[in-house]
Amino acid sequence: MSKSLVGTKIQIRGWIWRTRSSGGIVFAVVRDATGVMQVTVKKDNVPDADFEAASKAGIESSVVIEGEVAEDKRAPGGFEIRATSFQLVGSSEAFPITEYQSTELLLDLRHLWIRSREQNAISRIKDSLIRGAREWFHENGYIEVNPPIITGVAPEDSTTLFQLKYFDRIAYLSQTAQFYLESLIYSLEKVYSLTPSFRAEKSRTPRHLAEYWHLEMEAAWVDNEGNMKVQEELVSAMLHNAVAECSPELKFLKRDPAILQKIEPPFERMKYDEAMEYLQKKGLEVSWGSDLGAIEERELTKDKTIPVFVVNYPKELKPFYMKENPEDPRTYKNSDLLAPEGFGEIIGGSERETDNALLLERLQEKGESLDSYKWYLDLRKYGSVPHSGFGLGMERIVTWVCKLEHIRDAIPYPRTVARVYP
Ligand code: NSS
Repeated sequence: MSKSLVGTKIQIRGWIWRTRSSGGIVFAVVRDATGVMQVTVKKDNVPDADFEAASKAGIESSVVIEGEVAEDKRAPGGFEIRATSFQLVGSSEAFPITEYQSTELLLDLRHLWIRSREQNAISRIKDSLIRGAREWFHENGYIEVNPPIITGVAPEDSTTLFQLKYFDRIAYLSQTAQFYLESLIYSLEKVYSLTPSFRAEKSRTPRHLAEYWHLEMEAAWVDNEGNMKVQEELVSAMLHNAVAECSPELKFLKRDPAILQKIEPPFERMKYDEAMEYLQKKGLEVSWGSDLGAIEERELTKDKTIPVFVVNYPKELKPFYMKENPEDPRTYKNSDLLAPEGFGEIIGGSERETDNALLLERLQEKGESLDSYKWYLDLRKYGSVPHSGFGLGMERIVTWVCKLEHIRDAIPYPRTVARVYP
């Protein structure tokens, strides 16, 4: 609302957020998609039926109000509307969410809780991050493509596959678009996609969803270092777009936009070996070959203000498609990008193995049926090129940017092991 509107007559449409009445005046706070606005409805200023409606309208009733804009220092935003008419559009009685509710109840009532200002702010920030990414990709010559969601391959961990009956066969819900993106670089060279990915993760953690939105890129002629450059530029562009568009929402969530604005390339790079030494010094019981879980990633990043790449993981910790690191063949040319302030992994990426014999060997070791991967191996037979790519978990980056305690709040309808309702 701007000062120039003071004294003018306007109409607002929205939902009752708060309401109270005292001696011939109803004070309502009305919310719409953009925020909240205080309205005073005085008995003498509106028709009797309108005052009656205003007195009875419960939380979340939908309303159309006309009135004059006035300055009021006590009102949220500094302005209020003095109503001349009040129309109740859809009544709402005994809205089941009141001020203090358990997490479980808010999850049961998710279809109503998504109206909250917190969820509204998070959705706007996520939209801004996604648009920042799309703009960056477009400006840098990447083409957005649409890989399949129903697939026969399991590039990541075969223990976390969702199986489905696909006519008279078995198929899976996609864990990653990677292999399809790899095939598309031979036509378009630089591609990306934003799709749902599915992981049947049994563990209940604050960082895992069974269904999440996966932003993935793949590019020809790019090595692991080039892949990290794309990641640091992309992530910075996403953050800066969210700060430019959503600073009020960030502040509402108690996140200081200035901290995100300061994040710029280059990000720190730390070898897996160095990460292990650091953690050992900090007293964690890890040794070469240990995976980095939430605890280790928190320790590595809790004092950092910008993201850090951990590079060259031991082969046994990572999937079969990564390129061997010639400087230390026990490791791959890969990186995980860890968000600062203790948040941990937001991106996994690598240069891809181009040697078909090595890929075959690793698939056989895994006990995979080679029939499903024949097409993938074909890609190395017809004009193979060095290439790299990565996958960014959208809800992971939203959790960090919005400083959320749990990833389930980064998506309107979280799917976890315990929940598929609503
Ligand atoms: O398993 S990843 O580390 N890597 C891939 O899927 C590659 N095939 C991507 C690629 O190179 N095209 O997952 C990538 C990211 C990871 O860093 C997380 O940010 C996110 O996907 N991720 C998840 N987010 C939420 N919930 C779950 N369960 C989850 N698993 C991964």
